[in-house]
Amino acid sequence: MIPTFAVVGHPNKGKSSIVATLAEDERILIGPTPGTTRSAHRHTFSIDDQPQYVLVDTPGFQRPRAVLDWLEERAGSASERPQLVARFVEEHADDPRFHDECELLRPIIEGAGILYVVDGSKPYGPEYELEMQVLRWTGRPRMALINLIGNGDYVDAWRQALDQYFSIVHVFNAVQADFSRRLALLRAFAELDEAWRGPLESAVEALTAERRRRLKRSAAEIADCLLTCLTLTERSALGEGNAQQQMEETLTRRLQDRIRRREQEARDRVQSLYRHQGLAREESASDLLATDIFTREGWELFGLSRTQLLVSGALSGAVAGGGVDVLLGGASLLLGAGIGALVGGAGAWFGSDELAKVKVLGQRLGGNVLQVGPVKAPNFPWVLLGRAVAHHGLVAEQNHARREAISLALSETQNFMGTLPDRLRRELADSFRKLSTEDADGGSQRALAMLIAEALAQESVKAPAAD
Ligand SMILES: Nc1nc2c(ncn2[C@@H]2O[C@H](COP(=O)(O)OP(=O)(O)OP(=O)(O)O)[C@@H](O)[C@H]2O)c(=O)[nH]1
Ligand SMILES: [Mg+2]
Repeated sequence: MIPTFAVVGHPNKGKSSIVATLAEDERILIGPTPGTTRSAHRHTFSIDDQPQYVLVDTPGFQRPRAVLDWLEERAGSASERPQLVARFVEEHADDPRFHDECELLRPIIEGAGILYVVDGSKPYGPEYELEMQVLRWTGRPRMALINLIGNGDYVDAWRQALDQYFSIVHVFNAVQADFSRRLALLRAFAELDEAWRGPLESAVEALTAERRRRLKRSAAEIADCLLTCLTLTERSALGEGNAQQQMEETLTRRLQDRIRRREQEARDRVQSLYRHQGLAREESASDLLATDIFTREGWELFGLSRTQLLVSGALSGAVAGGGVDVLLGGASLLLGAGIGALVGGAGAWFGSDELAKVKVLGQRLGGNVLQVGPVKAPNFPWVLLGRAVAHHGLVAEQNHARREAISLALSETQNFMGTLPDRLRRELADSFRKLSTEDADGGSQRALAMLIAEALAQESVKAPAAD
């Protein structure tokens, strides 16, 4: 039997949010006004088409007093109470006054466990006692979840009340709970009913394995994006009378656009791996996730410093010690990066003798062919990787009940790739070097993917989300 839980409670306390989080479903309707959920919906959480558990989202209690009165008037012995609740639902199936109660009680009568949701940021009140009593009449295993919607803290008072009606009481923040909190909750569910223990322990294992798989697949996706971006070129015939510089600028712009698009594509794919297809990304210019890849801020934040590039072997001493001449050797891919920015000290170091190769290819009929790319700046793969790691970190921790766009706010001094262990940084530098040579093969791409997986798993790169 698949463990099934009815998520019930007062209107507007985060029931649907909890279902969305546990079922990893970003489409479940969540809203600020009471009565968002009008009828019961079953949401099966599956991994590889294997159902793990079912959550039933329900409307909130409307008339617990009237339900309880009805039950008490007919009360016989305690053993008959569950049947009496079933009778209530049967007799009121078409009664609009008890539509919501019937919707929420029906799955429980049919065998679901109870997850009773309250808001621990609001004071406890006696009206909730009526709901708890009705639930106790069903005789089903039950657990209370204290959600925290606002800033108040009445958790202790709530606990005292809930302890009398529920065998297990957990604080669970529907919108902020991370992966480990979800696992802890599933383990607690396993305590509710002996019959669910085995299936839920398997669910915890399946979820953990699935999470590792998502990380690996994300790493492979990012490696593929890097490989593409490191080898992309743009060409065009340089006809008679065509100014080379103008053509160079056009091709540079095209190259930039293709790289930007490829990065967006990789972000979309990573989001689908985490079932976050619909998740928006912050687009305001002040947000770091939204910074254009070809800007100075992005390169400083997501790339490596001159010293880090040197130490990891991504840069030879001669180039690092160079100066204005080597810096200005090629076409600048960076938007608005003037000479001042390029020479202006350690912070503005791009680590490049030529940001992108520009060459005039051999004579053909009709004239020369101008090629821009591939991007050769030593910091370029680091910037791409830093941005991908930051995005992945946000997506992997994003809760499916949280619907705002993901965004990234960091202190200016924080540097993503700089926090990686030296050994990993050196291995990545080696791998980037191999990939940028002509004979890169599938093996070197897989090797890069493994290193990227390691980088994605680093605690140090998990950036705090903007709130
Ligand atoms: N900050 C914060 N907001 C939350 C949390 N849980 C729920 N909310 C918000 O509270 C409101 C109600 O959430 P829902 O999940 O729709 O609540 P519900 O209990 O399903 O509501 P009904 O279907 O109307 O009974 C929404 O605006 C949520 O965004 C939480 O843990 N933190
Ligand atoms: Mg709801």
